Amino acid sequence: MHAYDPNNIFAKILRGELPCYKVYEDDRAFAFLDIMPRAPGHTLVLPKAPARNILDCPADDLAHVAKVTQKIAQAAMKVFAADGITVQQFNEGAGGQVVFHLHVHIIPRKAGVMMKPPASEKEKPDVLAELAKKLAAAIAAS
Ligand code: DGP
Repeated sequence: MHAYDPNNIFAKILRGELPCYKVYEDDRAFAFLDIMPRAPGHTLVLPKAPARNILDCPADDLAHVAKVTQKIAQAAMKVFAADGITVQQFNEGAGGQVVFHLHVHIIPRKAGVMMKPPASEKEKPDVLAELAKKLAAAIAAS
């Protein structure tokens, strides 16, 4: 396995060098919308500490990411009137990983509606901004 690359795109977002549509932050985790959502509200949760994926992430950071994943999934069910949530997480290229800072996908689902293919279409900035605002408010109120 390769070493962690501090210049990966999510590391730049975590350092504030690139913008994102933030929905949640605490001392150990950060969450923002996927700009190529597989469904509206598709969110990514990351540990703040450098980790390529679950294979090198300290267990406590991984456990915290799981707690935040649950919190966001619960809020997303309400705010997007979802019928379910798909949680995905990929490790290394062979496992489907494209960006090499550990992240968990939270994808709100409507019954009978297929997800778009991975990274197929960039969502409009105003749509992402509105969804992020709604989700962030629901998480803060939870
Ligand atoms: P994966 O590493 O396979 O779990 O997929 C990476 C995801 O990250 C994919 O759904 C698209 C998304 N993505 C790629 N570049 C950016 C970006 O610059 N900003 C955001 N918010 N998402 C990105």
